[in-house]
Amino acid sequence: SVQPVRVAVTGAAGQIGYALLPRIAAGEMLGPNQPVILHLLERDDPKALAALEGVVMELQDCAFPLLRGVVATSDINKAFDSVDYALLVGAKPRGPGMERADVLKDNAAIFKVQGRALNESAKKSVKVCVVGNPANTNAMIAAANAPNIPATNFTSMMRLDHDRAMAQIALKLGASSVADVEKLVVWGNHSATQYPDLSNAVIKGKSVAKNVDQEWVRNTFIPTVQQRGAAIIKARGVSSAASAANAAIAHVRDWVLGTNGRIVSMGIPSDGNPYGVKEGLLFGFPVTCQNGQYKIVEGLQWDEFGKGAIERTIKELQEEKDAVKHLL
Ligand code: NAX
Repeated sequence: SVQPVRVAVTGAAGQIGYALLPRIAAGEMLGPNQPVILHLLERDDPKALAALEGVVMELQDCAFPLLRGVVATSDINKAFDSVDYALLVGAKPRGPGMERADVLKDNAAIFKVQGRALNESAKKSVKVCVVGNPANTNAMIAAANAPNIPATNFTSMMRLDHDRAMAQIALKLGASSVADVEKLVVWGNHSATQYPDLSNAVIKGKSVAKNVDQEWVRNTFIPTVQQRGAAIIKARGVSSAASAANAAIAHVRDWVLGTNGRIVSMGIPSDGNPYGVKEGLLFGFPVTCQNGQYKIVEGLQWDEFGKGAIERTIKELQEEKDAVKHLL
């Protein structure tokens, strides 16, 4: 029989955690034959821990055949003990009156601690997906503080942006299924500077770019994808959770089980090539995955507009990196 693997989820009593955990336990992330033991981390705060207990009760009540154990704790080393996967979701949200720089600082400190704890307690082969914002820079900080784990094991979630862009294209062109959209890429930072790039995208082999006008691409498609998170908050009063959890599942599932040649977007450490993004930045790239490894898709081209967009998102990531350099 297949041995269970250990999956850590931080911020497990939060909104995304609530949508994510049942799906992991149901086998949607690692496949229907892979038993899991969940390691749930929350803040050392009575309310958060009480909520976490409720989540654990509900997981029990689902009677998932693949769920072989739950560790619920505020002790970070217990939470990361021998884990094979870590979904770092918990982070401090931006409160009223807080500047982006404040969020960056507070969360950077959290991810430094988590990087160290992963280094100490997790398996050296642990695969990490950072969801908590600012996701790219947080993943970079965690990697920098985990010298015994390959930096390439630290990734950030661009998949929600990717899936949002897929959906907008499918809606616009009336694709019978979103899955017909291929070769779409969301480059750069998981923020408003991300560059959702449909210039190489196809639907059933036909160019998307040739069937939409540039005005729609620049003034509707790109801003809709970039601002989708804000639109959801405006509509729901709280930020995206079901779609964010879905994207986290898809990110890890594809990384582990492969993409069968399909391109997906993942935030990964740049090695400087092949797109000339400075080494060390954690950047959204087009990848395919096979045998538990992701690989950058080479040879895609940017037009002048695309080059400008890429420059802006690189600049923002570099500024975020400069702001936290004392933690690297
Ligand atoms: P919630 O506020 O509902 O939940 C966060 C949970 O994390 C809380 O229960 C909190 O107690 C816990 N937490 C905070 N600091 C912690 C720490 N140091 N250790 C352990 N637990 C901690 O937020 P939720 O809606 O679940 O969103 C979580 C994060 O995902 C936020 O940072 C959010 O900005 C980010 N998002 C990222 C997305 C992406 O595409 N990368 C999209 C969705 C989402 O907005």
